[in-house]
Amino acid sequence: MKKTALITGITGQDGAYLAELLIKKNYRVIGALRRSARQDNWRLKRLNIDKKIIFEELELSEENEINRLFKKYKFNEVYNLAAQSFVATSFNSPLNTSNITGLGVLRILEAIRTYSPRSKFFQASSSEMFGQTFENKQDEQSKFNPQSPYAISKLYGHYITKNYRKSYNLYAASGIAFNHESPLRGEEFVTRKITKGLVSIMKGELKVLELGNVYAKRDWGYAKEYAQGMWQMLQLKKADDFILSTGKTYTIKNFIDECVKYLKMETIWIGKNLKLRLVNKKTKKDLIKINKKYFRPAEVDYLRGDSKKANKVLKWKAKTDLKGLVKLMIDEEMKYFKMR
Ligand code: G4F
Repeated sequence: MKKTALITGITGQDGAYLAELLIKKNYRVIGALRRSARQDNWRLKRLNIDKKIIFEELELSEENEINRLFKKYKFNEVYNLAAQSFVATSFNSPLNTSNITGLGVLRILEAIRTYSPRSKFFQASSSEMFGQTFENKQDEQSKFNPQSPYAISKLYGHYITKNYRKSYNLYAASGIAFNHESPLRGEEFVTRKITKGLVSIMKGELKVLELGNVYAKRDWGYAKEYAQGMWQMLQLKKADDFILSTGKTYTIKNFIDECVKYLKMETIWIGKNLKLRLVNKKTKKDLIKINKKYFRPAEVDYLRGDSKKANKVLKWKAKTDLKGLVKLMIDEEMKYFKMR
């Protein structure tokens, strides 16, 4: 029998990769999207799966719309990937972020409890919940210390998922994913902003790229592999929480260095902190500058995940390293640059 899965946030990076995987596995995929996201399915088109998904409009702020969907379909699996997911925006829209990223999780869990208690539920939790970290590596037991309305909302979603698992015996799993990037990443996130920015500079379409705090460290993996881990979490007998990460951490500056190397650009860093600049070695023209406006009111300085548990129980391991990720992202950036 064909399984039916609901993916909220289907037009996002993770939604697209997960949908691709489930379609390959012969699932019927119901993709929930916000009314405003209707036009925004370039990722699904790029993966050539936009015609293979049944789309349903859904606002996570509307309990009735969620309930309607659960009355219409019998879902074997429900993946909640929808969120206001940009950390910087959450400082300007804390109420909306809390309503969608936090309370949205509860609305889905309530619908599952009421209409479909046998559906398996996946919550996309985030390494942002660790915030200002205490340990060298963060695992499922590490202390949370969130630093933004986004991270606090994700923490609510994480705890309510655990609570519904325990209180109502639902199959509710939570995947604490560290940063995961790809050519399908939104341009507002730093990795894609850098790959797109540097390629645009090389092609003469942009003079200078402006960034915020390039000294922050992140554990960056390849999003397609993380979608695989999400699916694996719902194939166990018992629901649990798992970290998805590479175990390596790099500064944004390191990421830029890797890009510049791959693009064979002759550059050099000059100055430090707010005065830091990446310049063309020959012409001495600025290529990257720091702009205070991209700094956040509270920053997460260091993230590095420990996926021992996922490795042992799920047999999941991140395969793509930073160099591989940079290659993947820049190659596709170049390809679509040529096609414009
Ligand atoms: O790429 P970012 O915006 O990702 P961030 O904040 O780490 O969050 C991402 O990963 C989380 C998982 O840990 C997800 F939950 C979340 O939804 C999202 O996908 O920023 C990464 C770092 C930050 O320290 C930021 O301050 O890059 C720094 N940064 C420096 N300049 C910049 C910029 N970030 C952005 N977006 N733009 C800049 O110009």
